[in-house]
Amino acid sequence: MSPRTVITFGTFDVFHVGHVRVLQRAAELGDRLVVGVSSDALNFSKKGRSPVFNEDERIEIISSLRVVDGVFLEESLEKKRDYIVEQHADVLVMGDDWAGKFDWVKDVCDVVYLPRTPSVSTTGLIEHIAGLS
Ligand code: C2G
Repeated sequence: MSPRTVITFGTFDVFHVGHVRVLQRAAELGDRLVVGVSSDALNFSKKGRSPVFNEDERIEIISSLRVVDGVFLEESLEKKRDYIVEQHADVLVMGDDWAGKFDWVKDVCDVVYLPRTPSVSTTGLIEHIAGLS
């Protein structure tokens, strides 16, 4: 049988334990894990601010992880199905903050939403470091 490829997407800015855990749990669902890292422009369009770490730095961080086998740049949410097909992915994994949002790719792969790690977020960390919380 061919290896089961898992794909996931994210900005992974100010990398933290919630990111580690979702990637580890995603990797456990297959034989190889590929990660689409959101471009700086996509992040800006979604969140209205530039990431702390730019896309090259975030790709370097994600590429260095033992559980990650491949990394590419995600430039558009609408291209999700194309990325899945290009990467020969069998299952899409996302945190449950995205629950239901990517069900439209179920014609090309399985879709699994994993519970987020509570009490940690990039926004919360930025506010904490800035002394706002
Ligand atoms: N995550 C998590 N627990 C947290 C924080 C994040 O499990 N406490 C998960 C998210 O659910 C997501 C992944 O970590 O699956 C990356 O989170 P973000 O960097 O916030 O990703 P986002 O900007 O939502 O980009 O195509 C979709 C986007 O690229 C997702």
